[in-house]
Amino acid sequence: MNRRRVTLWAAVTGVLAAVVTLAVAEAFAAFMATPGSSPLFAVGSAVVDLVPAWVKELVISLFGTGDKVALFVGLGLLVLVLAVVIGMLQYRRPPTGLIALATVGLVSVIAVASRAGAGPLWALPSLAGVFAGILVLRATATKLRDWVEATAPVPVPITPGLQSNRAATRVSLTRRRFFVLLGGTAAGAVVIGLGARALNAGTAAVNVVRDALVLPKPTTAAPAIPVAAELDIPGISPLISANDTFYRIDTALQVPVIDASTWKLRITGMVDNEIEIGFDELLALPMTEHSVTLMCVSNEVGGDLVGNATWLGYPIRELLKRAGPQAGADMVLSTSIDGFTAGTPLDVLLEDDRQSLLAVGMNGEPLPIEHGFPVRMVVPGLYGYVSATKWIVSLKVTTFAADMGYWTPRGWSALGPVKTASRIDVPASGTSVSAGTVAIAGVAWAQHRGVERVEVRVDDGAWQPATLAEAISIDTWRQWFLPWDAPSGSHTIAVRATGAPNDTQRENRVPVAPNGSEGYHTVTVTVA
Ligand SMILES: Nc1nc2c(c(=O)[nH]1)N[C@H]1C(S)=C(S)[C@@H](COP(=O)(O)O)O[C@H]1N2
Ligand SMILES: [Mo]
Repeated sequence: MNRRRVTLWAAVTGVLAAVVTLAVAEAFAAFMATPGSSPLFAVGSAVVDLVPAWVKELVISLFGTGDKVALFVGLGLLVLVLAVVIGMLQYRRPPTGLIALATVGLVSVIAVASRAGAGPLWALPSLAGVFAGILVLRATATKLRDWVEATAPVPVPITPGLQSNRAATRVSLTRRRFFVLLGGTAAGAVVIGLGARALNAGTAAVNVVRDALVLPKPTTAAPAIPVAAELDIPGISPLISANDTFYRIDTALQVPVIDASTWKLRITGMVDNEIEIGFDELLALPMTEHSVTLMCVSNEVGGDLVGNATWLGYPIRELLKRAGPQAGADMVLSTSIDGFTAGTPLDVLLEDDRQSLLAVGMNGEPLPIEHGFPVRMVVPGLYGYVSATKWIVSLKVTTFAADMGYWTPRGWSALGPVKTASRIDVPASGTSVSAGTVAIAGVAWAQHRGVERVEVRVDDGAWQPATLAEAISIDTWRQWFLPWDAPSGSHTIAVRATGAPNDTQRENRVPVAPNGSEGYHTVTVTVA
């Protein structure tokens, strides 16, 4: 057999061993009902935690909310390359392939152990997977070697006819053995993999609970949204963002699946009384409904990591008051079940006229799983990374000196008040419009201060005041528009907003890190 074909089949044995390793590991993780112990997710999450902030920004700016898909495609390619190399190593220089595979297993065990909430048993899926992979790799490499040796020319043919007959039989026998092993193992891996998927029905179960959940009526309902708050302009961002298209940003590769009936929130730290509250108890409290525009600090100028929803929840200040924060405390560290944390100023959460909520509802529905089911935080006026903890399980009253939220040691500011910003939705950049009256329109926000003014500039012209739609409240974005008598040619349109009090956006571009982008959003359009 020629060398290239041998190399190809050696690579296939490596890939098969990798598939078996992952299938067995996933099956163990699913069976143990500890999704966090899955090697693929653990390694992926470790990558997310370890890569420098600029890489993460680059990935988010390149792929936006497709960042996780990009990560998994990258991981998949990495696994493929490793598998091919391991297969070739084991064939050419046994047992180096087995050693390499065991090393990958060790890395996976370390990654799993570094996950929030990891227990000693969490190493099991990686170990079982690698063990199965090693067995498969050794067996397939041996069978491949038998086959290749059988095809080698026989040095001294004594009785030519008989010898070549025997040799031919041996070739077909060894070939068959190799392929039976390959096919059988592949089929087994598929069955195990599908089984793991079926076992992983936890998500499905939570969906059933979520679908059956009837949210309580708010005691303090959100005021009816004024009709004049929503403009009828094609292409403008809807005033309320739909749940299924609401932007999603988090470090969770696998959405945490929480059983609401066992969910608890603990309030600990510098408090007079520690509090523990379950989901039913929370739902029984008087609920407040409030619209808030949520915003990611990673949003580029003109970006879409911002959305507006009507949240239903219980005011955090009420729970904090019940716990009784002690003197000297200035921060509340909220923790998600997956280990994510956010540090929010205590005084902000205690403000009487700021609706900081432990939210259970989003636009009239229970929180979608990806947006924090069963409970998350929403704080008007702060970027999500310092306030909007999803899948929340604890609030620790503490100090900025003693504790840090997830993103702070990774190059982001400890404090994250939202900056005044505005975006042109229509006309979209790079499009062409016909000459005549064109609506320039979009949204502007300055959460918890309110938008005072929006102005538009075409080319080098003067700033012209846009018409603002009515506000829902100071905590939400406002739609705006300006009719423009568009002359033909290419034009650049810029927008700037002024948040109260008198805080006009600046032209100078500032990157998203460490505390939010700045600069005017501009679009270029051709008028025909
Ligand atoms: N558990 C958890 N909560 C989290 C995050 C996270 O990574 N994990 N990311 C925060 C960030 S950076 C933002 S911008 C908001 C986004 O909320 P959304 O996905 O519901 O839009 O969630 C916040 N809450
Ligand atoms: Mo964010």
